[in-house]
Amino acid sequence: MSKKFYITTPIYYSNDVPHVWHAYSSFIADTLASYKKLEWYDVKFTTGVDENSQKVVEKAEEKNMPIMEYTDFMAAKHREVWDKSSVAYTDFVRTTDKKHHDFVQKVLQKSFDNGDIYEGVYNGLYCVGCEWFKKESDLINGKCPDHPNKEIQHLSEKNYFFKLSKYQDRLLDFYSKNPDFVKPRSKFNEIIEFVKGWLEDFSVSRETNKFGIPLPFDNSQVTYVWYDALFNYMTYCQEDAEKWWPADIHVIGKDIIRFHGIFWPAMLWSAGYDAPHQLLVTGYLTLDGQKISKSLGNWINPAEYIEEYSRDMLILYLFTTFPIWEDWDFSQEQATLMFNAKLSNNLGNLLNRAIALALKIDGSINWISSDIGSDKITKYSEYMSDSDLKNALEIVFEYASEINKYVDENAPWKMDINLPEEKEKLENILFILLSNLRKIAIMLIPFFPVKMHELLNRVWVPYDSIITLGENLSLNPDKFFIAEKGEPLYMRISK
Ligand code: ME8
Ligand code: MG
Repeated sequence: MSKKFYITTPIYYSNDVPHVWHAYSSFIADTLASYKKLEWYDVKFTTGVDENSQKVVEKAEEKNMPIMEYTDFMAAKHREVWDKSSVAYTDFVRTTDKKHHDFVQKVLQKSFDNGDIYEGVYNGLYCVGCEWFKKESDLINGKCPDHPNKEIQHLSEKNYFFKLSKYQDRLLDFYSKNPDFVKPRSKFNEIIEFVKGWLEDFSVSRETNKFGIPLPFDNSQVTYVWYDALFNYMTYCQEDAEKWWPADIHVIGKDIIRFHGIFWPAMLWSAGYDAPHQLLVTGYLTLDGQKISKSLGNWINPAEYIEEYSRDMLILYLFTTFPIWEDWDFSQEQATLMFNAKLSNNLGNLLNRAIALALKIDGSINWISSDIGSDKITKYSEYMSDSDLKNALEIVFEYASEINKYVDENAPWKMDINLPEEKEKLENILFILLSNLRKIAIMLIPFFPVKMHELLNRVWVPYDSIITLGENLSLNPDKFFIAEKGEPLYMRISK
């Protein structure tokens, strides 16, 4: 394999279990990674937890747990949610791991040696909720507007600073040469405007914190959490950076684009690496119009949701209702309607019909040629390559409707298998139904991997679990196999 694809999610603060917006980033990354596997790419997909944060320390204290015990516990919780929801990451980063720790010290030393990190004094405000430095003008009634429950800290301490100001021209030049660096364009423009203004050097260390990665050149200080966290993206490809770096896509929320779009390229350049190819920025989730956040307490726990409903329902709803980069509002009523209409009815009907017909005919069929659906496949691939999951899914369900309509119009149930002429017609209809259902199922693998493998296993023999898009979409099935009627793939739900 020569083509590579490297995608990441943000590493989530481990001061809590994953939330539905974390699941959203993880599902997006998983879907794009899985699509690339179908396209024969060698894929790396990292996710993980951001542990060296003051809010994690505070949470451990609140729970009366030793910090490492707490972070071990939370890391296991995070992995459990991703494993249960079939998020097929290749590496799970913990920022307390030695591998990460050593790498961060290495890059810090490089930037220190080349003069990009220097000693100074930080005098000002800090919000632990944001893990970011604040100005008086950022506050409302003396509080951070995003974290009204957290006290703003007044810091006056020796710190080391990163010379971000030095990289202003290089950043602007990079942006103009890489028009796809941030998707969507509106978010990219925000960053460009910001960088055109004044870029301040930022502190990369904290004197008062004890938990974190000590600076290699001054161990009385620990590394500032964002400096440490961003380098997580290289922790698992430091040895084979030539193959994997730069990352192809960082999936991130819109609140962290400055860190990723401005600091991150400069930090990488300073340490001798290239900037990533693209930031795919996701919108914000609200519930009944209100921004969801842990502090507001109106979040949805994806593990509980998946248990009560299903992973596929969540993905279907999230991906078909909102383009990735727009804000979205969660509605269970809509999620149920969509699940029943698209997975239970549309796709379910295709499978039921295929099984019912196939049970009438023995295990092999003659190939006929048919163009049905070929335009859909081309469009699907274009959308997927463009990370446009909404339109890609819509095309697949249109395709399924088209095949259902074809079956309706040809009414195979009216045909008599004992009449040779009708038997041939029946076989042709079955062929069209099966060959297109197979393509539809393969196109849906990136979204619903477990169920689609189950579907493919129910109908075809032999079925090779290593499937690729190009090959399998051109190959028509010549043999099928219906083990048994089985349960519906997606049970209709009424809640
Ligand atoms: O930011 N809707 O971690 P995090 C949609 N550790 N997305 C949301 C959201 C909402 N209501 N609230 C948060 C961090 N997010 C850092 C990342 S990466 C080197 C370090 C998104 O757990 C948020 O934008 O606070 C971010 O992309 C992700 O959830 C993780 O947030
Ligand atoms: Mg956050």
